[in-house]
Amino acid sequence: MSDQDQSDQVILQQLAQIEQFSTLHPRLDKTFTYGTAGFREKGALLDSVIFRVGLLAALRSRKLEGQTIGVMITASHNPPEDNGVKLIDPQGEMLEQSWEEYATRFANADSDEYLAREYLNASEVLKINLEAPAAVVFARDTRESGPRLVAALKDGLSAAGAEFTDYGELTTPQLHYIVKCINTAKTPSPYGAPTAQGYYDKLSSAFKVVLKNLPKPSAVTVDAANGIGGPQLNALASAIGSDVINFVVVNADVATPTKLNFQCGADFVKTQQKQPSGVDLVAGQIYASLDGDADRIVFYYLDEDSGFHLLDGDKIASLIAMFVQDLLAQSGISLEVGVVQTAYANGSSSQYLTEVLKVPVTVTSTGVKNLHHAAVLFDIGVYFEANGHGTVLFSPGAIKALESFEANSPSQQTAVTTLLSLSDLINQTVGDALSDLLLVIAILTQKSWGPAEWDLAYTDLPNRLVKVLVKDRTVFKTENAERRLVQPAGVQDKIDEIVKKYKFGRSFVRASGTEDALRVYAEAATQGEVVDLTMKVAELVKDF
Ligand code: 16G
Ligand code: MG
Repeated sequence: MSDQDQSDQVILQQLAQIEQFSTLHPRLDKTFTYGTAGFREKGALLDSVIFRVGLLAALRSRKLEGQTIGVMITASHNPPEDNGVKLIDPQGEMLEQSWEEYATRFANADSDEYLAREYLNASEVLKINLEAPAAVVFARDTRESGPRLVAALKDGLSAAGAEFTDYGELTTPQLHYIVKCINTAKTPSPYGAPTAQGYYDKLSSAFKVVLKNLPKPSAVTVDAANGIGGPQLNALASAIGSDVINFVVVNADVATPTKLNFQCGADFVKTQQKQPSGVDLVAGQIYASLDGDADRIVFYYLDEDSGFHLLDGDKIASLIAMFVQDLLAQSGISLEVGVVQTAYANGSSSQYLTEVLKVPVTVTSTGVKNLHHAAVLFDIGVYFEANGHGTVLFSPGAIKALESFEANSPSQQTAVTTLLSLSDLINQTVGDALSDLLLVIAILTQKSWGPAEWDLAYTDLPNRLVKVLVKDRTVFKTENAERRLVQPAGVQDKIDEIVKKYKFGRSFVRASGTEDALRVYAEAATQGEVVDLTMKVAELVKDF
């Protein structure tokens, strides 16, 4: 047999295998779309989708010279019966956008045979050698449907002939971290040990350096949404040591699947603007809530008059930007700090950043990947969505400048050492609730601040976000980072007319990327005005 014949043989065998395995994971009569957060659905409907994601992950790895690709099975803050899946590219970033189309095509191929054909087509269009090696790692959150979906994923990976490693239950950001560690292992700057222990070690060492010689911070109560963040935070806390800090982890019941995200977690606290169940707030103390896969975090506290105060992603971004700027000023190094937000950022936060801190602010469309891409353009890019998704990116040039800096005074040296430790403390692959938690506590401890002092930087404008169900949300098209509607024609002008009547009024409308609904956001000078403004704008768009 010639080499060509042999190669054809291998490919035919792979295709036959895919077709055969696919019969075990029949497709449902439903259209699936790989959106902002990958595929999201009721867990019961995802078997075929996850099998097919396995095929795509194998192709992606082959396309990238056998670098390891990650697959995370989670539905984040969504209800317990939901599940989802997303792919992680080699440096720990989200799947390259141009591949989302193939994910959607695979998921919707309507027969086993057609699926094999889609697979072959993709390999031809993308010039992928189907005999090349493929490596994939995966993990899941604590949902009940997880193990069953993992079995489907393994079938997909086996059918496509990929090598794989099951990392069990991890947070989403931990898997991003592991993917980056594996792919940088043989480079001059390995990111860390590709294990959960490696993650705890990296974060805990950096945290201890930043806290060195400072008084022990008070205990911090963390609501883990009854998800994977609970056990992972407990493990991270033991690596740090109770001599350094105590975490009281509540809502950490992962044995009762129905409790996941129920009346608790970051999404609940942010959208309801109130405390989660399972937490008794003591005035003046700081609390945090994670979401179901621990890539989002918000903080909050009660004032002396029992008023509830939320410290959301905007507050976190402002605190970090302020702290990093102070350290840069102290060190004398000139690096550009920038902040990336979305249209949901509270107007007061954007004003504080640009007018008080004088840092450049970029606004992008919703979704972590959009913010991430804008943040890499700064030497030190801080990005956060108001909902608590975010991180800080240090450019390679910034790291080099810090590492090679020769300090002239102990104070300069301290500033540089702290900045370098921050770059280790912060998970630079993606927003990470556990890493953000340590970062915020480290900054507050350095400043000797409680939550109220942190909150003083600016006062949030009253704001409101509502969901409006419409016949066809796809007719709503936006521009200018989702801040203005271009279609349906004329609607934006009407919104402008309404908004004009409110002091500090602002409102925008966008189609959700994760639900069949429109979102209407508004802010204004008072609570009463914002309720009124939101209602008027919602009324305007509800009949489309
Ligand atoms: C997804 C995004 C999140 C965004 C949300 C908006 C990631 C990992 N997640 O959950 O960042 O805030 O979608 O949802 O990118 P929406 O389009 O339904 O408003
Ligand atoms: Mg999440």
